[in-house]
Amino acid sequence: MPTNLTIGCFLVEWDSHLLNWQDAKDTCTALGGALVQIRNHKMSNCLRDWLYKNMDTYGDLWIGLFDYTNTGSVHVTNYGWTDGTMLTSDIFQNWASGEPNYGGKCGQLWKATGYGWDNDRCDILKQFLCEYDVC
Ligand SMILES: [Ca+2]
Repeated sequence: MPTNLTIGCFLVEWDSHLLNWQDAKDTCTALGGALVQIRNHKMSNCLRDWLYKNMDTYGDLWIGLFDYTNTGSVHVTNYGWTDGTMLTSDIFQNWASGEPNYGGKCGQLWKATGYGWDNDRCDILKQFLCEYDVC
């Protein structure tokens, strides 16, 4: 089973360890990468198709999205990626229906919604996706 794929300039690697969001983020950083940042439709669709094909028996995955206000907010503009890119209206977004809602500050790919984005509690243990810039 392939555990990584390359999309444009980014190698995305699936990590099967179950970690909370912060530990997942730190793991990617220690390896020279970052929790994956989903930048556009192409990257989003490639990841979704790859996950469906290869990750059938696995669940939700942490991504590099979090609530900068630390409030567990419903406002998408309070969310951003770990490199500081905030979700302004011109930035690609793929939230699951009704998300983000109250109760979580960390972003995941929610398998049950076709890997749409969801805010969830940061202390929950999940597998995760790291990315490495290969250009
Ligand atoms: Ca949520």
